[in-house]
Amino acid sequence: RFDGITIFVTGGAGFIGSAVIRHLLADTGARVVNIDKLTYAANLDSLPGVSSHPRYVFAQQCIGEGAGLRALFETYQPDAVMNLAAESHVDRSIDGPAEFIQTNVVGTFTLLQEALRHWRALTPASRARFRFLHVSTDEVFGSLGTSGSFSEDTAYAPNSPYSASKASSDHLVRAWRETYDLPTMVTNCSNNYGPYHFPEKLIPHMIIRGLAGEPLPVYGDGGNVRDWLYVADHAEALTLVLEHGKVGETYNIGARCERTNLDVVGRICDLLDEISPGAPERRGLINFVADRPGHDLRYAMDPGKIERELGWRPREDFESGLAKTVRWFCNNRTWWQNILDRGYRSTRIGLG
Ligand code: NAD
Ligand code: TDX
Repeated sequence: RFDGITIFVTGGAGFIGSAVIRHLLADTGARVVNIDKLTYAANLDSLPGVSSHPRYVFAQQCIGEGAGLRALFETYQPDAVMNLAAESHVDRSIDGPAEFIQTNVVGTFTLLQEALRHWRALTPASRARFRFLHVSTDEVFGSLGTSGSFSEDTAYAPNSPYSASKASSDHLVRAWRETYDLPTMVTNCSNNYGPYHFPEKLIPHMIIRGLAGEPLPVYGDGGNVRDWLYVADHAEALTLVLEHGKVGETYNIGARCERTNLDVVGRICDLLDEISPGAPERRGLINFVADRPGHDLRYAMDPGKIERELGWRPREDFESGLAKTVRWFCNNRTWWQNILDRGYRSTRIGLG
């Protein structure tokens, strides 16, 4: 699988990008070039033992900076690009959208331009093989009511600065295919969780605060629904799409695993009580706080297309995946303590 192939993974020091790189190095023969600007969300500790791997190269590089990208394309002559570099946290996008427009929109545009320049210079055989896989989110579809799910044909209706910037990037990728024939594909995935998840996101935030016996801030009434996928299952789905996906297509990825935020936080409390007992019971720490502005009520992905056409199935169910994740955070305190010590800023006022 992918023997002799070079793949650019942008955002490879982030949560999902690092899972993709660990997966590509372990399960394929690809050479991986990790292109990452190393923002606050990056962590090379999420790639333990990888820096010395013979098929791994790291380049500190912003996807919005064309000259540096061009040099990397010329040096490494990639057969594929997987674009995961992004500003990814909805709350931060509400407090400061500029960086989201810069990286998610202008950065994707710049990367497309350099990929196109590279692709046009390839031999016809290499050009036919080249792929640009853009990794996106279910949030571009906006919010569902209490029933139904998102399909690949659902109209875009993004509600946050983050999702609007991701929707813009998806449209750019589509246009580069339609207008310039660049062989692109887009995936839209539901909420990921698992090891190496950055502490500002719901699940790690609650585990870390629960371990410390601190209040657990649930936005609104906790009734908002997210559709959860274990990150290693996402990494395998992306690898399958790169390998067998059809150029010009989009694929929805998800595990049909809807949970209210309150259910998720309650389950984390129970798991922490089992794994790391401390009185009083953690459910007592749940604290309802002001809602996120424009908070999407519910996301649910229909993954029927990727299941039917590529034979993808998630391996992890939510119960076992969440238990594994809670255990991982309990056993890898140094990984997240280093991030806390660097002083990452939680943007929601009063949430610490
Ligand atoms: P993350 O915030 O954990 O990691 C993002 C990585 O991108 C970081 O390493 C960061 O340094 C890098 N980066 C940011 N700006 C950059 C720039 N200008 N140039 C180069 N590198 C830059 O994000 P994540 O959760 O791993 O998400 C990865 C991708 O998957 C994003 O595109 C996100 O929209 C998408 N996605 C995420 C989820 C989820 O639940 N986390 C779900 C669906 C889709
Ligand atoms: O402290 C919190 N309390 C709370 O109630 C936090 C951090 C979140 N929440 C709620 C908001 C959401 O309904 O939990 C839910 C999940 O929040 P996040 O972890 O911030 O994720 P979300 O906003 O759903 O977006 C995530 O999934 C889709 C990723 O961050 C995106 O990058 C991805 O595209």
